[in-house]
Amino acid sequence: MPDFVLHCFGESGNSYKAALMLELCGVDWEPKFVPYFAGATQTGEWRASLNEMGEAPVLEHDGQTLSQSGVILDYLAEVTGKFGPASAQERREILRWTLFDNHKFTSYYATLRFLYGLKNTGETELTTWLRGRARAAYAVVDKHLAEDKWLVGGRPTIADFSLAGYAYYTEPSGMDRAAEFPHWDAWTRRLADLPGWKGPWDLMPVK
Ligand SMILES: N[C@@H](CCC(=O)N[C@@H](CS)C(=O)NCC(=O)O)C(=O)O
Repeated sequence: MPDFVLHCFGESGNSYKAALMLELCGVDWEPKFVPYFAGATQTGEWRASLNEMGEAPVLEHDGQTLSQSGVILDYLAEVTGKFGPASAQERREILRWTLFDNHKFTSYYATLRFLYGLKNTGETELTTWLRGRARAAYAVVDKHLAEDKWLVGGRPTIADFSLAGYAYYTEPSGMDRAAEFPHWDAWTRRLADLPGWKGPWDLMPVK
């Protein structure tokens, strides 16, 4: 039995945030496939035993069950001593970017990618709106990364891993992220140069 078990699936960028952290920390971990597209997270069993919110990822460690990628990242930084804050001010900065990520940066882009890139809805009023919101969030991050190599503290932290959840998926979204947001693009390459980095498809199982 590995020390850490991550309930996840390959298409899930929210899961990738945690998978990347586990891998970069070099801990003993194993992914456990979630049949998300068969409705696994919507079952009463999933909600009762793993996550009442009906979402992946879920991390199991040391008798604890944790959900919300931001909480999982914070927990892993605490127990491994890696990629976490070095001061109270940094802790707040990491929290600030993680909340922005969950509310806007990941959520608008991931929903757009789910509809447009995975469900192939074509262009709809909703995808147009989501793309506008995603672009606005990417512009904020791109501007920050024009001045700083990393989101917080001049070094890679869990804030970077949170915002990197959907960076390496290539399904169409109607956005050319590398061209539109060159500082974001350079940051994705800096992250990919970290020792031990792997992309989502190399860390998490698919159907
Ligand atoms: N804020 C959550 C979002 C998790 C999330 O939305 N996960 C998706 C899979 S990538 C999910 O399980 N969605 C189920 C649903 O929204 O019903 C996190 O960061 O963990």
